[in-house]
Amino acid sequence: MSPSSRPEPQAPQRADFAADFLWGCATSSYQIEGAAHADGRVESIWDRFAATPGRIRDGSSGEVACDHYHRWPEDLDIARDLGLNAYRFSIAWPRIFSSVGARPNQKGLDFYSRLVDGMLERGLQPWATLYHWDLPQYLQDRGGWNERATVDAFVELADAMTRTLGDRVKHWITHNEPWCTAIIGNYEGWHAPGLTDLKTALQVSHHVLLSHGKAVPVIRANVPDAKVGISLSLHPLRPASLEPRDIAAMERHDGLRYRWFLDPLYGRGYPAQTLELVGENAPTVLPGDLEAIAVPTDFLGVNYYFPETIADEPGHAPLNARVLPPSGDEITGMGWPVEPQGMAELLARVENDYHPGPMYVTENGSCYEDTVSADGSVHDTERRHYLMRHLGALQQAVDAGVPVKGYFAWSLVDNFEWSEGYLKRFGLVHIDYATQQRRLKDSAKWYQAFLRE
Ligand code: IFM
Repeated sequence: MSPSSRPEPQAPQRADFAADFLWGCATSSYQIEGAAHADGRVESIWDRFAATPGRIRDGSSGEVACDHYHRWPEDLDIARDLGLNAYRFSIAWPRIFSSVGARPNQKGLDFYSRLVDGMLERGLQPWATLYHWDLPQYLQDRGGWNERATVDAFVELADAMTRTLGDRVKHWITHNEPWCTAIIGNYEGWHAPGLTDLKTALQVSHHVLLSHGKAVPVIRANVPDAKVGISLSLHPLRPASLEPRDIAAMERHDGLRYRWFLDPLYGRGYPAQTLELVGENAPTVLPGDLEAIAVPTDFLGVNYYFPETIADEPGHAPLNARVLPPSGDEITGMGWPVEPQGMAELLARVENDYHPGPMYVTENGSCYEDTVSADGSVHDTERRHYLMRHLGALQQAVDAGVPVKGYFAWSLVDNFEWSEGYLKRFGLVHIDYATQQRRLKDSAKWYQAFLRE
């Protein structure tokens, strides 16, 4: 069925949610800022990775991206005009520290200070993410997140940023999607730094979680009224069949994909079955680490895109379990299945398993090929429907008693989609990369109408 012949989905109204529900869009520094050499910014692992032939599908990089570093007033105007009341952004670490032991770069601090002032002037509550994957290359040269010293370096970043912005930014996310930092970057290898070693990846995951745990008290010391959390990318899981072997494979996958991160964050340590399965690849955990990771937080960020179907596959590393390609007829431009119900299911599961307190959907969105019509409009019907249907699922979760307090659409603007370069568009706002012209897609106009109700 073509998108235009699909029936219009039923969508909730804004009034169906609490008056103080947060409605935002999310972005990240490397994906939108560009200005890779401006004002003392140093190389990140993504600059290095993108410069390596064959790593990015269209050979591009984040060097210019959406030029948000210079065009942020226009982007924040758009966010305000959409009617958002919150905006999630991330800090580019290489703008803040240029080497180990360096003092924070004032120009980098000033940029984020201006950006935050710009949000507040426009009625946008700032939500700052400290790490969305752009590690300084000089830290990677010393072993990156595989080294415990990177934990201390991250705490310094958290300290510098909260001292600078803490009078105005009250919502802090330590890390975005530690799974991607650890496993995609260091085991699957299709994200920076491009390593393919399980032991490294698991040690990285531990150091990332530890850095979260050690940063939280520092953030609280600098910003006594801070709300601090972490954002995880999570999927509801389905077994490929009801055969016991597929169900067992799903359990194994779940151990690494879901419980490996949530269990230690909520005081249960790493799951015993997963530790056993990864054997000597298990991370080195020092006394006190698990206590540090389990520091109480104020909220959990959940990034939801799609469910995963898992089959038993002997020999498929690391756990003899494989994520199957989607089979339905609704698949996004990333090859991801569309299943709004999965979001309600996932949120309910997390609530049931961990009672993490307030939850925020800190990312949810879809990639489709967009075309700009002669009149300049972008009729992204599939993305608009995706948004409408996921807000329907969000309402169901809230009505079922899951304490979800806000929703951030991914993403405000089209941007650099990591190893896919600029080939994949997730924005509610279209970017013409040749001219940097911004155009509201139909999905953005729908979100605007929803928010203005
Ligand atoms: O673009 C990414 C984002 O950086 C992290 N979460 C998933 C998005 C879409 O792939």
